[in-house]
Amino acid sequence: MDILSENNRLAERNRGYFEGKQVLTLNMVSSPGSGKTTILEKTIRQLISAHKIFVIEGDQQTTRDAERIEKSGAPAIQINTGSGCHLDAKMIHNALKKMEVENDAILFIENVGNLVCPAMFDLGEQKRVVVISVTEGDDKPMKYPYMFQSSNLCIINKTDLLPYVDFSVESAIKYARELNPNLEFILMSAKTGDGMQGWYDWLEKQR
Ligand SMILES: Nc1nc2c(ncn2[C@@H]2O[C@H](COP(=O)(O)OP(=O)(O)OP(=O)(O)O)[C@@H](O)[C@H]2O)c(=O)[nH]1
Ligand SMILES: [Mg+2]
Repeated sequence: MDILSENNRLAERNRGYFEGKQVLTLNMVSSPGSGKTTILEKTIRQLISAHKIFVIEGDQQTTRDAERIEKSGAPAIQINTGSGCHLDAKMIHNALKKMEVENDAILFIENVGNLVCPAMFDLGEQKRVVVISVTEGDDKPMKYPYMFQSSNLCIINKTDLLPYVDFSVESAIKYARELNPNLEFILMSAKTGDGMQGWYDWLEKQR
């Protein structure tokens, strides 16, 4: 069986479901620990009074991220992939049976922290958001090209740490743009909140 073509078929079904309900679905991908959950926690606190927000969390083990999300005020469902290194369209389809996503909502899917495998698996999202943090090195786009080629937005997070690390924002953007000229960029610190308004504006624009 061709796993990827089966996944693409199911992803198209998910996409149709989201379109029918006018749900904006974003697939958040990154290496482990770049700050996806922190960004979502802050985003939920900021936007929950004006938007319906739902979250699907993917991790190999634990429900820690879903618990963090629920504490910030949005319903969340945790998928544990066990030995698996990515979410796939079928897992999303099954999660949607357990969590009713309301019409006109924003659905964030936080993928398993991994810059490799999740690139290959369309979940039916409208947009893919890749997060890199400045502690990871500015050469990551070159080394993991598929993730940057398949993403629409690149968040460069942890800018509060820039004074302490050798990370050239200019180089990271240059390498990523060579792979994907259409990639957009937002710099932020989810810790201090610096730059997060640009992200909220970007989200509004997608709706
Ligand atoms: N200094 C700094 N730390 C941050 C920032 N954003 C997140 N962190 C910290 O980075 C660590 C990892 O953050 P998470 O939000 O758990 O990262 P994640 O991408 O969800 O991690 P996984 O789900 O394990 O892949 C935590 O200790 C956060 O407090 C930031 O902007 N600046
Ligand atoms: Mg997380």
